[in-house]
Amino acid sequence: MMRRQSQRIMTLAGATAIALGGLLGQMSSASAKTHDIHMTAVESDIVIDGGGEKYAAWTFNGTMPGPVVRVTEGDTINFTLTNPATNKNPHAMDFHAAEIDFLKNYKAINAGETISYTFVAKKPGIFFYHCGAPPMIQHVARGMFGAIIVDPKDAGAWAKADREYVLIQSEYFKNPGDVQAMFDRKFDGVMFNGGIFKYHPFVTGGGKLDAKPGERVRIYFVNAGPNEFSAFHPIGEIWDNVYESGNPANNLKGVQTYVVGPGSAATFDVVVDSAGAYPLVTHSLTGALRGAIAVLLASPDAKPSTNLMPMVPWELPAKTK
Ligand SMILES: [Cu+2]
Repeated sequence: MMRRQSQRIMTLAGATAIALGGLLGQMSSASAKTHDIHMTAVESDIVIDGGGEKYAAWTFNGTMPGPVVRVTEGDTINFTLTNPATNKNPHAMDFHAAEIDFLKNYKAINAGETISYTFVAKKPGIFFYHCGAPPMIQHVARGMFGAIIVDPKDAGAWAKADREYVLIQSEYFKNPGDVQAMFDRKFDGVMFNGGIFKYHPFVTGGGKLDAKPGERVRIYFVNAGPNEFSAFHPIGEIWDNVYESGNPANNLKGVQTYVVGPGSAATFDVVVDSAGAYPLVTHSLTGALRGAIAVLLASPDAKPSTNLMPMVPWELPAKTK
């Protein structure tokens, strides 16, 4: 009798677990969202330094980098790229967060054309996106790149961040028509978020990244290249965690400098112990000293950050003569 009862209880428990499992499965698939994302290839001048220097860029939606796309693991993205008839060049879009056929989906479209495709963001992380139209080295150098964050489905997979930023490193070639200079790696500057010393408060027109001491600051870092490796390092600090490709499963601890190659990305957590300035740099010094310094300024009265990518676009006050 006892045995039969306990068997029955176990069967009930098993049935409940199966039912619950089924329900949770339904809930997770029901909670997966679909995002309709439309971008436009824009060939136009943008400001790339605090002196108001203009650059003949090619961009997604008119800014360098393009807009940050943010979805959750398991979500579906319906993506459309429009290349307006007023443009002069073919363009394309390659999402590193997607696992789909390259030939069909990432092909270049001519001015006046539109392309659409769908993908499921199956793996969590921070991923690069870029134009792949030939010569790709030039389309990336001229500004056709950005970041897509795929948040983990399980928010408890890592510590909660108090503040988040996206930083994208790329090289600047002052003559955007000189493709040979790009092949020869003859860059004139290295940028974070499309600007030279954009987050350097001692430079005219430069800004900063705000934080409070003790906060966990999460940097979603992408290296757009096209060629140089980044050696990402927080001066005066140590990365508490580095997540390769931004996947919570790839958790390194106590890292001083972490190499992010072109076309790759990682998520960096830093908890600044005390108030002060902490420049985030590529420790490849030819890059840092030519523009790739972003100062994280920790102060008890730091304002909340509302923008993942502050100062994009970089709008400087009009010059008075
Ligand atoms: Cu392009």
